[in-house]
Amino acid sequence: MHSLKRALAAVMTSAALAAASVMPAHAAAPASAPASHGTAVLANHDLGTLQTASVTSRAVQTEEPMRIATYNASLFREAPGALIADLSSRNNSQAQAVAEIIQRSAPDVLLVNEFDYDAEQEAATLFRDNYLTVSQNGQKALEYPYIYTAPSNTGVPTGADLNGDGTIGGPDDAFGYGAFEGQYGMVLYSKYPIDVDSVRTFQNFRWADMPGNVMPRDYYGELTSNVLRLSSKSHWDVPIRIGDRTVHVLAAHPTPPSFDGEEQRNARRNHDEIRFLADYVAGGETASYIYDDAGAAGGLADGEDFVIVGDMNADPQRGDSYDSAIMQLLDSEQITDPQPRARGAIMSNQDVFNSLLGRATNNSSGDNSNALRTADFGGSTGSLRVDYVLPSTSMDVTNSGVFWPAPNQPGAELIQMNPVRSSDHRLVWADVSTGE
Ligand SMILES: [Ca+2]
Repeated sequence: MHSLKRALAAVMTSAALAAASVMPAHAAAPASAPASHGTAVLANHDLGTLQTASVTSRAVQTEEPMRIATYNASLFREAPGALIADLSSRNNSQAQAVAEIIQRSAPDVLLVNEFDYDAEQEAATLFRDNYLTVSQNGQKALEYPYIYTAPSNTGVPTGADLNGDGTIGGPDDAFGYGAFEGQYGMVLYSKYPIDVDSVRTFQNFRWADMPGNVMPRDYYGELTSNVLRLSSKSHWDVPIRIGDRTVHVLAAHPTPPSFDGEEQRNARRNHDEIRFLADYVAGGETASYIYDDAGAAGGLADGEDFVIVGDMNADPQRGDSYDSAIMQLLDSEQITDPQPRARGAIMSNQDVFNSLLGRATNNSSGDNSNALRTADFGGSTGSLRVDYVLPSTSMDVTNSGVFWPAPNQPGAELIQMNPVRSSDHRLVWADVSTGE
C-alpha cells in the first residue's frame, strides 16, 4: 500500500511539473492552427485550467467560432421514465457532474450520447432546465434555446433471435441494443436555431440496402438479413443556422464492435454505420443508395459545411474494430481530424499508473496517441479514442480539446471512476468557423 501511494505521488508530481512546463507554451501558442504538433498541442493539454481565458478571447473576436462538442454522458437508466424522474429534481449527483463538465467546456452546440429518449422530449428539457441553465459548482450556466431529439432503434423489437440464444426478445434482439425503446438515445442542444424542417433522419435505413455491406448474412439468415436496420440508434443530419449560414450536424452512435461471436455481427455493423457517414458526406454517386426516413434519396450536397459528432465506438489503432472502421472518416478527403488532446488521457495510460490500478496498459509507446483517448473502459480494455468531432475541410478549426483533466487539474474530481461520478467517456470539443 505504501509503495502504491509513493508511486502515485511520483506520477502526480511529474504531472504537476509537466503542467508547469506547459503553461508558458500555452501563452505563446497561436490561437489558431488545427494543432497536431508542437506548441499548439501543448496548448490544448491545459484546457481544464484555461477554459475561462479561452472563452474570453473567443468573445472579442470579430468572427466568433462555434464550439461544437460531443459527449457520451451515460445518462441512461434501466427503465423507461427513470431518467425523467432523476432529472425532475436539481440534485441528481451524476447529472450535476455531467452538467458541470459541459459548463466548464461551454459548447455552443452539443451532442449527448446515451441519453434515454422519450417522445415528449421531457428528459432532454429537464436536463437543460434543471442542470445546464443552473450554475454547477460556480460555473457559468448555459442557455440552449434549441433542442433536437428523435426516436432510436434501441429497444425496438425485431421479432427475430439475433443473438442466437434460442429465445426471442430482450435487449440483444432489438434493432439496436436496449432494454426499452429509446434507451441510450441521443439529444442535441444548440444556441443556434435548428432548421427542423430540413432535418433528415436515417433510423429505418436497412442494412441490406448499403451496397457492399459487410453484414454476416449467413449468421442472420436471409429473412432477418433483409429486415435489419443499419443504425443501432439513429443517424441524423441536423442543419443549424448561424446567421445566413448552415452547418449540418451529423450525429450517430454506432454499436460497440464487441459482445458478438466469430461472425463479428456487431463489429461489422459498427464498420458500416461509420461507412454510412463517410458515404453521406462524400455525396454524389457514392451516396446515391442512401434514403432517409421521409423517403428522400442521396447524401449531403457538394460544398456544404458539416461536423460529424458522436461516440463512434472505434479507435484508430486499438479495440475490436472491423477493418479499421474509423479510418473511413479520418482518411476522408472531406473531413478534418482536429486530433483533440488532453493531459489526463496521457496520465491514465502511463504504464505505472495503470498497473498500480490493475488496469490494462495497452500503451503503444512512441506513437503519442494516448492523449487522443476519450473514454476509460477500465478492465482489460483500458482507454480508447472513440468520441469524435470531425468538421468538414470547408471550415477552419481554430482549437480543440478533450475534457480530461489530470489528477492535479481543476475538475479532476468530476471524472472519478470508482464509482463513476459522471461517465466513462469524456467530452470532446472543437472550435470551427465557417469560411468566407
Ligand atoms: Ca435472443
